[in-house]
Amino acid sequence: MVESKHTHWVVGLGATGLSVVRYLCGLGIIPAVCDSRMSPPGATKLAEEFPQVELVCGHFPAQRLAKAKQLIVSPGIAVTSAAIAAAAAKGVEIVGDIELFARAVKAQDARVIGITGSNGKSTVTSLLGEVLSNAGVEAEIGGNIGTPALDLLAANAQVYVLELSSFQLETTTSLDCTAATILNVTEDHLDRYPDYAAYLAAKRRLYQQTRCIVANQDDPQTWGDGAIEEFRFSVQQESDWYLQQGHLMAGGEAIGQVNELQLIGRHNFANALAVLALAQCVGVSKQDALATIKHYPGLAHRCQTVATIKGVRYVNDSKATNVGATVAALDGLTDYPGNIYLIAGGDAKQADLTPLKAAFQSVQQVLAFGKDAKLLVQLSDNCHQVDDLDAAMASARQSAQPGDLILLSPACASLDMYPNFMARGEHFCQLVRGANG
Ligand code: UMA
Ligand code: ADP
Repeated sequence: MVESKHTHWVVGLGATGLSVVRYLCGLGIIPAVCDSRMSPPGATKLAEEFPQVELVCGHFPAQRLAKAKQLIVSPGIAVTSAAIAAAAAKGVEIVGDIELFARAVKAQDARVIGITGSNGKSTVTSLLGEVLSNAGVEAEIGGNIGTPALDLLAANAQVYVLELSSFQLETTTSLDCTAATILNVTEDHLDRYPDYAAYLAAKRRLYQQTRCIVANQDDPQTWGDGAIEEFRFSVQQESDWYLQQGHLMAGGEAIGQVNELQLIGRHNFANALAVLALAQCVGVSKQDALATIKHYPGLAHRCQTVATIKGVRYVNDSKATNVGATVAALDGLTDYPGNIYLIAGGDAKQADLTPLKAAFQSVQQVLAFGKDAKLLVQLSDNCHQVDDLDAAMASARQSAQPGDLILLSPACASLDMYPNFMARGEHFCQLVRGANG
């Protein structure tokens, strides 16, 4: 007989798993935890803060999981993993941390805004958070952007702004968002999904859990089915919120100019329009929202100018971990007067890289490094393989003349060579500082 005293199992012990343990223990439920890694990142904290909680490392105890009432699965683990699928087949409830958040937040008099999409989620989430706070709304931001959603609940906020990944949406059914958006959808995470349709379907689950949709007019995959209220934004055509000859337009009226923003690039103008639309859904006026949007400097590692040294501009876009983000970065630079040297590569996550082919034509040279460098080199004659970021930087710097630009926008995840995209971006910044000597 397999012992099964635990009704709740927390599967995965990263930031999410720890937040779930904290939440359940606060309710008086003592869960057990498992992680397929031998030394999960949360192990020390768990032992210090919750010594009463059992931790199983190195595997998922399938037989014990199948006897639980509920598994709370972290986003980094596929629910199709054998042990989880087997438990589900036995009738065990499979949820994620966002689902627990969705159920718990119903007890508060709060509104929730859900933000997903392949790119722009963190920018829109953090900017909307600032817009709401500056407008006097008690707002908390979290989810995929960093702070696990359950850790926000204690704040008793008026509005929770959640960045939601497709992984988190797979295990969520009960959100009741005041407004939600899918900003755009391009290929990503195909190492985790059987195909693109499955990835898109995970994102679209959000629209079954909202009272109002904010969709991207320029990307039909983000549109609702007409069943609920919907507003749209566009950088290409007239819409509810749109861009026209450098003006931000709302219902046909110019409300500001993009050259008043610190954010640069058309993709960021789309993000600004999405924020305006979402802010309006929770009662913040366009004038108030715009006052904050104008001064928002953007997040680190997203098309961020690090320095201009000896006339060469260095831009860190390390967060470009998929093809769509790099295409957006290069689209935003089509009018750049000098030559562009692009540094790209890493783990392409089985994505189709062909959209980069046309984008590479607008740059002088691409220096490719990392696991999938060879795939990039096959795309274009101006793409050359180098050993690592140091070598890419040395090569780009040797060629760049005053007025040129060196852009790190990898189109790939960093995990083959770095702990995360931040470490990759910081390495780039360090190398830039070295160029000052
Ligand atoms: N892992 C195992 N075995 C386990 C548990 C995890 O191998 O038993 C591995 C996973 O494959 C993954 C890593 O550990 O590579 C982290 O997984 P996790 O679910 O424990 O991650 P958390 O630390 O809880 O962080 C997660 C999000 N990470 C992922 O979805 C992979 C964080 O988003 C998020 O900030 C955090 O919850 C709080 O909500 C990061 C991310 O990379 C930034 N997200 C992806 C993205 O943006 O592209 C979706
Ligand atoms: P996410 O949280 O979805 O990863 P970020 O705001 O962190 O989004 O930006 C990730 C990458 O995508 C960066 O390289 C950024 O320049 C780019 N990006 C931001 N907004 C958009 C957008 N609306 N469309 C395409 N790319 C974008």
